[in-house]
Amino acid sequence: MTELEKKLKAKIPGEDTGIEIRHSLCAICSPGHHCGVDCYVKDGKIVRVEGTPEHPYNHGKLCTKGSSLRNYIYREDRIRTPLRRVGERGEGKFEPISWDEAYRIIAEELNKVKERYSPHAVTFTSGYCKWYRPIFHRFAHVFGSVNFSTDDCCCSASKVIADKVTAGCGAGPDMGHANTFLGWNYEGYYSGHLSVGGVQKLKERGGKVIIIDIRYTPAAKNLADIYLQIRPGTDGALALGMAKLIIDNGWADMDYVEKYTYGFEQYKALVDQYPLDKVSQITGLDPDDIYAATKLYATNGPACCNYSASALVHHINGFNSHRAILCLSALTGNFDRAGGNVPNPPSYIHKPAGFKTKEHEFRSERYPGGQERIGARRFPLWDQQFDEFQGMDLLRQLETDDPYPVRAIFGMGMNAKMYPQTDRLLRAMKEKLDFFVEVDMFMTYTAKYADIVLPACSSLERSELKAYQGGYLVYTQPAIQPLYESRSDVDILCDLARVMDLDDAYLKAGYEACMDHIIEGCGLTVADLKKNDSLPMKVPTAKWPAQPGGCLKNGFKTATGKFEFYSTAIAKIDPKYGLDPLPSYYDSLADQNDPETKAAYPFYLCTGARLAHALHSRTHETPWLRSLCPEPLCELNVEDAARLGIQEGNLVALSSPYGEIHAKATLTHKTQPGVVLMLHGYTKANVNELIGMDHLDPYSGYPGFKGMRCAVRKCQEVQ
Ligand SMILES: Nc1nc2c(c(=O)[nH]1)N[C@H]1C(S)=C(S)[C@@H](COP(=O)(O)OP(=O)(O)OC[C@H]3O[C@@H](n4cnc5c(=O)[nH]c(N)nc54)[C@H](O)[C@@H]3O)O[C@H]1N2
Ligand SMILES: Nc1nc2c(c(=O)[nH]1)N[C@H]1C(S)=C(S)[C@@H](COP(=O)(O)OP(=O)(O)OC[C@H]3O[C@@H](n4cnc5c(=O)[nH]c(N)nc54)[C@H](O)[C@@H]3O)O[C@H]1N2
Ligand SMILES: [Mo]
Repeated sequence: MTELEKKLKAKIPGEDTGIEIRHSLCAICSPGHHCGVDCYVKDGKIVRVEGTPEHPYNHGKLCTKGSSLRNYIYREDRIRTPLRRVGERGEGKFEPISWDEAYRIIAEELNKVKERYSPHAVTFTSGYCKWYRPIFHRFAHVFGSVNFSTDDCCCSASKVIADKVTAGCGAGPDMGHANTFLGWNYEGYYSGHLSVGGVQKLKERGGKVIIIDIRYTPAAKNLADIYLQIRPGTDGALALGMAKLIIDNGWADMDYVEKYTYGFEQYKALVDQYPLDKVSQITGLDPDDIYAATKLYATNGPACCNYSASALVHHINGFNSHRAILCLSALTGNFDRAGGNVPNPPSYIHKPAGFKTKEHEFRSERYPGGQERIGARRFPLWDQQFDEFQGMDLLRQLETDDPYPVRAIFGMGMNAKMYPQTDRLLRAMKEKLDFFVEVDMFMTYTAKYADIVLPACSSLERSELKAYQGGYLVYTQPAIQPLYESRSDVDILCDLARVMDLDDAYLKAGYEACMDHIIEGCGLTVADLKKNDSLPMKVPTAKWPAQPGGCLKNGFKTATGKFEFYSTAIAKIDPKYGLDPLPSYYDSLADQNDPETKAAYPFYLCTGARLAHALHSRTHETPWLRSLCPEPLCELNVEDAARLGIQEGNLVALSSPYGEIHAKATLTHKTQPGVVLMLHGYTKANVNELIGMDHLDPYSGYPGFKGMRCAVRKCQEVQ
């Protein structure tokens, strides 16, 4: 009896149930959180999904979203066949066509744009999905375009760049050896529930936890010894004020500072401008609380810090806020030390796993050059530090043709609702594009604007290579056949490479061959991985856990070889952009502070703070998940609601200078007066209609999703 048969017997005793268990993974959320699942399959259909107990990542656990995986893949709005548009763009009228016909049209249309304009007039744009990216990225470049972009233009790459220009690399919290955890906008219960166990263990050992968040979250309630409810977007000022306290009270590790850092004197001059009373005024925090948190962090070491993937950098001052917080780690001697923050570079697609792959070379070795990327002129630091175009500049370039026209988009899981001023983007796409092809699992609001729509299959229907912390790799086998006529994204790209006769032997050879090339030298091949029933295998060359001390011994990967309080990479950017090499603080509403705007839009709008039942736009139409919160909700503080005569469940209008949306009000004590929270990704009540397309961080180009002015008013009960 095989292991899987034994497992089935233990679960479902009896003969001939017709059921088989097959391992796969849930790909609803981030690549770092793809949990192993046991799929119970009967007559080619998934009848039950459970967490895989022997999976080294989730050990059998599944979250709310994973528990709805079956409901997600069998959604009614799955795209069933390749489609050609027959109505107006946006109307949603299509006719089914064959795969061969679809490939022929795509090849023809993309080549037409290439000939008429240039290869760079075709952009390759991915949404949140990460797994096909090395193939898609290479495809774009082999086609000849410099323009490849993903959700990295507004997710966590700003943080990655801030890490790079400060410390040469990022570093994760070494929770296992820390005495104090500084959970700076840490909300693991919602955004990554398997991380909470590490914090709980630290507490069981007697460790201390500080949580800094604008809302009173489960993390604040369950984990915090000190909770600071900060005014949104003021984190940079708090970090500078904490640095001043640390230096003034002699809590800094001056030995570390002297040996391993650069620019301390300039940094000290900056933080001297942030005395406690001023910081208290900016952040709305009690000076005693700031003092207590700073003392705990600086004197109860080793101390590690959470660097949120996105919450901070979703403010237009967020790049610098992140740098200011990171600097605390060097100031207290906690960077690259056990129990502090330890560098741990990604092995494959964002995931640190302790071994090397050729992913980066695979993505970028065919970069064609010959044209500047979209956004390069506006966001030079981004362009210099990241290997994708800044997608937040796509709308401007579409509208203006400056510096050159964009006339085709090849989208994979591209969701216009990810971008500020969604409808303006769709309008520009409708008017300016000669051709738009979109690959998605579902018929989305965005896909309705495409000329050709292709059906992608889900993680349960495909093979996929993935790395896991702990030094693991997995190559999954499909648990069921692709539904309807859907195909795997990577097969679509490799098929097209053949149909278009692109000059690349790897893409033409197919996904498996590409993956074998990428992992070559790690000690395992795809053939080895395929023998393991879709379960992760330990990679022989993996060094796990990451050991601290590499930067301290060999030098930081910055121009000075030191941790740079004063960033030499930023100092090199043309001064006309006004980027400060020091992590200076400025207002997160700096572009909206004229008296009229202030008066008309008095609330601070924070959009997209994560909730457990939802992931961006992709889960809102999944019936089981939507049933947990059927209406788009706007969270208002009870005092504000009382002032505006708004009660629980009333319909309210949220507006900004860019648009207006309607949502049901829910009243809360968990946020401060003056702050409004709203989840993103809804088609009706799409909060990104309120965020201005130019409300961007000048360092990274990131939108101020979590810091925008808005107005709230009660409206009639009819929508
Ligand atoms: N206002 C506001 N906006 C935000 C944010 C916020 O906090 N506030 N967060 C930002 C962040 S951090 C991120 S990461 C982005 C995420 O932004 P999005 O890219 O919008 O994320 P999703 O809606 O999850 O996924 C995009 C599409 O991928 C499709 N898809 C799912 N699986 C597959 C697959 O296997 N293949 C293909 N081809 N398609 C698939 C889904 O159906 C969906 O249409 O949103 C950003 N936008
Ligand atoms: N359930 C679920 N999980 C997800 C996702 C999802 O959509 N749903 N998305 C995934 C993705 S793409 C990403 S990028 C990560 C993001 O994950 P995180 O980085 O954890 O981001 P958030 O949960 O948006 O924000 C974390 C906390 O920051 C707080 N916050 C907001 N503004 C401020 C501020 O100005 N200052 C401070 N101090 N706190 C603030 C929020 O209230 C929230 O509790 O989550 C991933 N995990
Ligand atoms: Mo993200």
